[in-house]
Amino acid sequence: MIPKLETQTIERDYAAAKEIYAAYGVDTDAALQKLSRIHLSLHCWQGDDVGGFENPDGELSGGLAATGNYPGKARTPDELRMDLKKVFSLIPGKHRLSLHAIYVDYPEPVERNALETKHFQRWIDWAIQEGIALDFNGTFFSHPLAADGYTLAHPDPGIRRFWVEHGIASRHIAADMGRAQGSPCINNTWIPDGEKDLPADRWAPRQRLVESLDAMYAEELPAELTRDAIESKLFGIGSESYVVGSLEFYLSYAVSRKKILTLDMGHFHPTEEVSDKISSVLTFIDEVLFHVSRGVRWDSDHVVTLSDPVRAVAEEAVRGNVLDRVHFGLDYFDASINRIAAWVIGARSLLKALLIALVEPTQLLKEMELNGDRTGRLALMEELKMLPFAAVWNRYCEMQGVPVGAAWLNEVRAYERSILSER
Ligand code: RNT
Ligand code: ZN
Repeated sequence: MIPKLETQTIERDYAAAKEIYAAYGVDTDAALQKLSRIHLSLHCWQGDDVGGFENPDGELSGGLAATGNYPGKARTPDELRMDLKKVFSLIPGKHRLSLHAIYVDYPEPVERNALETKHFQRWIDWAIQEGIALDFNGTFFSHPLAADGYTLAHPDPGIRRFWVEHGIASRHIAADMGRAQGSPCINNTWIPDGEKDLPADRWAPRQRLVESLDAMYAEELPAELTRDAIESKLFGIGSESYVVGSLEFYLSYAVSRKKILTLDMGHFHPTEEVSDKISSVLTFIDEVLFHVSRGVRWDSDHVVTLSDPVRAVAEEAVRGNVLDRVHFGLDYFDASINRIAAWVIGARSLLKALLIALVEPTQLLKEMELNGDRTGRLALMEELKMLPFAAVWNRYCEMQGVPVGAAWLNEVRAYERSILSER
């Protein structure tokens, strides 16, 4: 058993931390207020290794791979919802759920281009009951018509049409979710289209993708119900030489068509700083959606940790004062550890990164910079890494009624014993 901290200890440590931060001009109470207004979008697909419920024998495709066979994965929508309820109870604050179209919950099979809101009604009812807002993703992989690696950019007009129809169906479902929950449902689109080996024609697929996207987005839907996001990628398994939807492609599309750009942290060269892209792209587009992920050597979708790249993303969003223009979604799938724990670790790590950014004396750093004091800037940045943000975090968890420190693990272990091991 992980020992629990006494409330008294939490309060005492918080009071001390608050004083230390106040000396730097930082109001920790205000920071916690701000943190409580950030709603992460948890990805439903960590719960079952991106399997979904469309087809029990469906194979994961599009170059995505979940490795591991940890017991207890969710086999039905009810099991997934039960797992998610546990997960939400262990993460401080109010958060959202991002659904993929293959998580359809309906007694009869439905083709992807015929999906309607009613096929997700159980999710919608559950979300409203739990007070959780939903986001959505069309699923352009794990399907026979995506088997040769192309969807919206496919050379066959019939196959392209099928995927355009799926995209349109997804937008309508997202709009209905937005209406039901009173908060816009972000509808993200990622497609696997690309080439394993050197293509002779890099132009035609991109031309087709523009046409497909324009057809998909032809109908204007109210921004208070849903927003469209498009997700770029550098390369994938099976698309090592060419990805139709590259960053430059989607960034240009987002600027010209006023769409949200999705930046997945696993979709760039490992030496690139994804955080650096925020100030560049938000100069020209209104909003970005982050797929916070952790690539290990490649887009491996490891569980998010409190890493420097994640901290840098949080810092940029806070320093740039753009928390209302950056949406934080999670995107990883690890089948080798307890899946509930995987969700909790990733979500809590991202929230910790946001908290650390929110208690940074940014003003002080910016002043030093303006005065040309680069020595002071570096010295202070290093010392700030040792400030007692853990005490502030613990207090936040206590306030939000979720386990403090590693004590959440006790609950995951109990859930594993009583529920997961019976599956
Ligand atoms: C794939 C993209 C995409 C998927 C999910 C399941 O590389 O990151 O976001 O991971 O849609
Ligand atoms: Zn992603």
